[in-house]
Amino acid sequence: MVTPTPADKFTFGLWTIGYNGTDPFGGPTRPPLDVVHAVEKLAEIGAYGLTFHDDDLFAFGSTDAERQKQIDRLKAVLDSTGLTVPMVTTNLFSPPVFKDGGFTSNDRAVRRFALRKVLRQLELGVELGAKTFVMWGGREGAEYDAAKDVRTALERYREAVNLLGQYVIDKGYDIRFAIEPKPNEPRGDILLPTVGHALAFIETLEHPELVGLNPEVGHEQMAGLNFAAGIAQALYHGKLFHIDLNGQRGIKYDQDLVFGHGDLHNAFALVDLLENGGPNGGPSYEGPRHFDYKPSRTEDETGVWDSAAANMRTYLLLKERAAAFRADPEVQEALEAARVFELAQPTLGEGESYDDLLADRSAYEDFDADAYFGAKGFGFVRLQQLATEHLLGAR
Ligand SMILES: [Mn+2]
Repeated sequence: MVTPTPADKFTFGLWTIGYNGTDPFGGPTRPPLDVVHAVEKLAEIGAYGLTFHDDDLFAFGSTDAERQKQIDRLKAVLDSTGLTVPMVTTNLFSPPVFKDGGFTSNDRAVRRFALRKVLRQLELGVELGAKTFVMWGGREGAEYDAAKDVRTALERYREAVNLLGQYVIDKGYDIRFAIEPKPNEPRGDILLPTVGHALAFIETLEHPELVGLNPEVGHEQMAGLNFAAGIAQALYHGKLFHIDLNGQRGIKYDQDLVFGHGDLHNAFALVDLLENGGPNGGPSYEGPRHFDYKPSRTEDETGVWDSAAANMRTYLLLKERAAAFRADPEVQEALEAARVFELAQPTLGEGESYDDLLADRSAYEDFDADAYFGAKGFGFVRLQQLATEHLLGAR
């Protein structure tokens, strides 16, 4: 069960396994990874698909012939390995032209160039059968408050996403957009910094049904937020279109560790939610389990593939542990004792009005709130310890 197969739908960004170790303090520690070799290795270790930014596959500024050659090489290796491309995205952050962002650069010519670059990559994604187009606006932001009119920048963001939505409607393309929030890095402050900000933005769009989220574990945790809880809210709104799995240890720079190598308890809660949180106890999310991590720059190529495999193995181990947690009669009893299921009961009775509530003396006048002092514990700690013991393989 912990050997990954394509049925598990594990996908990797070409920029993840292809990360050469460059950070703000040092250059590459590994040679470049060719896309054909990358896809062959991913197939070998049981992955389902590859995702990429345009500039991961063909360098920014490539001629049409150079670009096409790389696309053809990718298509050939997808054919020979059976790997898919379920998602693509555009690099609007590395080239110097995007130093103040793409969709929200103060420079209008840059905004128009960014839209053209995205439309070109959108066409390629559709050609390759991608169903999700991710938008991570890492450079959409500012370091200084006077430098960016945030309300106007959001209006330009909205203009861009509306244009893209209208484009796929007019072309009849079967692809949806997923916004990836991040609080900071590379910009001092990024627009749409968290799941909640992005959810609110999406509702202002002309076609909100075409746009959802691609939340990343580390990005929410960089903001000190509970990722599993954020994913639950994204699911509640029907907006979990894609997901970026990785690991992060607290509020610091974006670590992009292997999934589970950060907050393991929250990773357990996340996998339990994704795999067992649907109606009838099944999966609540059917899309790719996408890893957006970086093999640490201390690793050689063997370490790259070991870390890629580690992401999948950890996910499957957590899936196994979460299933055991749900199947444990003592856990079910503890959930009952903690009144977790009682939350599903509406607060008002069927047909009950606020007048009925106001007339119900048992709800207030005769309700003994003082009886809760020193009594009426919920047993949440016992429940969390049961989860911990399952996570540790002790039950
Ligand atoms: Mn990240």
